[in-house]
Amino acid sequence: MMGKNSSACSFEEKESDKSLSVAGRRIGSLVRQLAATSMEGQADRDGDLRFQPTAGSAVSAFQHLEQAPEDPILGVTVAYNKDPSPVKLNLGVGAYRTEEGKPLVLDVVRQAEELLIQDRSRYKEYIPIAGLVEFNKLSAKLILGDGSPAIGEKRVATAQCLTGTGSLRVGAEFLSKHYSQHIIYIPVPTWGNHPKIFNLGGLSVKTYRYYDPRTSGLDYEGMLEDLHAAPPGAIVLLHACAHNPTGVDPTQDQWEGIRQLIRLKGLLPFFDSAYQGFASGSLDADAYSVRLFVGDGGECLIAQSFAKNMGLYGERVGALSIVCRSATVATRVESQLKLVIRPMYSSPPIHGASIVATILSDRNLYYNWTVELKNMADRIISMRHQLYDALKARGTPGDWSHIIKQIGMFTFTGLNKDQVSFMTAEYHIYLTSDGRISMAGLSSKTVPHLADAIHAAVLRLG
Ligand code: KET
Repeated sequence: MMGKNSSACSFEEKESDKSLSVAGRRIGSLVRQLAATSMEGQADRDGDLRFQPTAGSAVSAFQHLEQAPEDPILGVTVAYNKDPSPVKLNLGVGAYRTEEGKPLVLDVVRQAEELLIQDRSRYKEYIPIAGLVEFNKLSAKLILGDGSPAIGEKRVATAQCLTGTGSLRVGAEFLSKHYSQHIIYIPVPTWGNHPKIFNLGGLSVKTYRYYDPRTSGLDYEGMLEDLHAAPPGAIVLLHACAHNPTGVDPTQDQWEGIRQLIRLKGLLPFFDSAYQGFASGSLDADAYSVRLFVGDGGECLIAQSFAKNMGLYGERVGALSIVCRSATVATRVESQLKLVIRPMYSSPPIHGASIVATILSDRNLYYNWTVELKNMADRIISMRHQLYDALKARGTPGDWSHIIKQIGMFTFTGLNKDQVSFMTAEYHIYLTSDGRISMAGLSSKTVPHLADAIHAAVLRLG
């Protein structure tokens, strides 16, 4: 038996030796052929292919790439981090800082995390494609209001997404697959990521007038004219509150006018709600526009972010809600949202959504959150007054009243690109080149430095 087996084995070995050497000869000849016909025509003496980019040799498969520019907003932080100056100030990205200039983790977030850690029944299993059911319910309730009929009638499909950005992107891909009209109107100006998200999500981007630099206010007429001229069914991106970058929101009467026109023309509103609670300090007041539209029984999409109002920036937690005409449609919409999400990132992360669900479902934590949120909003409002007073005190030319009139995290100063570059070069103050200042990054200690910089920039380059 042994002998038989061993001889069979050696026969197989010989056979495989033979086929190996045939294969070897074939590869050898292929290599020689390739070497002879290659553009560079160089294989070294050992037969290594120098011209093969993926072989880890001189020429990279990505050789042709140009250096991409930094992101216009997040790139400001990159530049700030490289500056060794002790007086440097980052007023670029919209991220809250304390009076001491430090990032803030809310007390309620710390408390919720303690509760989560202590609960040994919690696992790190995959969560459903559309996210945590409890989180979705609570998020929809937060934006639509406690007794919202749309929620009561189960007309809202909600999916936990990777914060505001991810919710917008999932919404865009859903619309490009399932909605009859692929044109989306966005305001001028708007958050710089909007056109990129919607283009990549398969929509075609057009703009409507929004900000009037002459009045530093809303171009209401222009906005209505442009929306009136939009093709039927077009999607309209609306900032739910605290418009970024202008800090200019429509009044309640203007919202009603916008709603009537949008409904009359059968346009589809898509709300970006990244700052609920940050505009006025009240979660309900900041949801006014969304609730106005949902209250008329019509359909809309809402992208919600918990980055700013819970300070959960890096946890990437948010939600996309689609308010539908009926419960049956909402169920189907949710099933289709899952088909968008599954091949994109499969399912969302568990930790941030668990924090949010813990806070929103606990009466005490929820109350404490509203107090902390109001403190953040109030500190930003106080920064507006301090900056305005400081410019007045210096006699800086110009009308700076928009600093105290604007709403939310940002002041759209009206400073131009050159003035911004001057402030960065001479005062180490970092802001986006459109002159937007993140008021949340300012403190009583840094206001004079900023006011000096603005004053000098206006006098020098006014
Ligand atoms: N919408 C708006 C209007 C917005 O300003 C931001 C972020 C987002 C959505 C998305 O945030 P997310 O973290 O995905 O929930 N804006 C600030 C940060 C950034 O640019 O990413 C900013 O404008 O500074």
